[in-house]
Amino acid sequence: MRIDIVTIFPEPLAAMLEYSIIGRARQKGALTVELHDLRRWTSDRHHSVDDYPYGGGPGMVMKAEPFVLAVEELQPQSGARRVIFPTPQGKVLTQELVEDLAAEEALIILCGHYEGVDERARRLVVTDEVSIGDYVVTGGELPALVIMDAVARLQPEVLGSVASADSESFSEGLLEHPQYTRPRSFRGLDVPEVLVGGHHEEIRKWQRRECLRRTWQRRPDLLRKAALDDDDLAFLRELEAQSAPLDDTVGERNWS
Ligand code: JFB
Repeated sequence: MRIDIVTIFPEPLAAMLEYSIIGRARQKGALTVELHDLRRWTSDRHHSVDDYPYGGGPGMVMKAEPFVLAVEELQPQSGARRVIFPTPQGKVLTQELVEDLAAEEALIILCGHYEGVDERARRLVVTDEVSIGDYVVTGGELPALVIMDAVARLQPEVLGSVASADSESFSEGLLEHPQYTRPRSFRGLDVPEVLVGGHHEEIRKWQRRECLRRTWQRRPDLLRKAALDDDDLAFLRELEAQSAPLDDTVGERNWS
């Protein structure tokens, strides 16, 4: 997969791309990332990418033309069918949307800044407005990294991606069960007995129930969409009946 990113900060972004799964996906040849300085598509003396908003108001608005010229040059090169614009007004990124984007041969991501981008750039070249969540960051670069990271780890060439992504809770619609590693006892807290017994069927059952318990406690909204069998539903009814308290609260200590 090829991803072209258009940004006014290509250098800091290049540095960040060396790390994480994105760097590994690139090493494996599963991902090509091309960074482009938006100012390349400016023609005035000062290489302006922003200007005052029509109608007044605070801050600056990014000009439409540099983004439109960038897409008109890059799209025929990469063959990208989708041009992503990170914005707080976009469709909220979910694993479903990540899977959809990961299936593309190429993507173009346009990073905005300031108060936003001239509406006509969106109208003319953007196909997907995406938000990484309901909070505000200062520009499109961190959202672009989040989108790339999520997409990169689904590339088939990235080792273990198929096996692990498949068994992961979000593709099943549930939160993950708790995990433990050595030592067996730490500060008086023991690894659950069932996990050290080697009884694989029992372990699988325990893990499934812990997925359900966690999801029920923390994200009951996810249960509506999850694929649940009769055993799952029976266990959830048990939880409801006990109306169990939040018994896995983070931290044992009272810090006050
Ligand atoms: C993305 C951005 C700004 C308008 C613009 C460009 N979930 C998210 N929160 N914030 C952004 C985002 C995503 N995706 C985001 C691109 C830009 C924010 N800004 C700053 C702040 C408020 N309103 C400029």
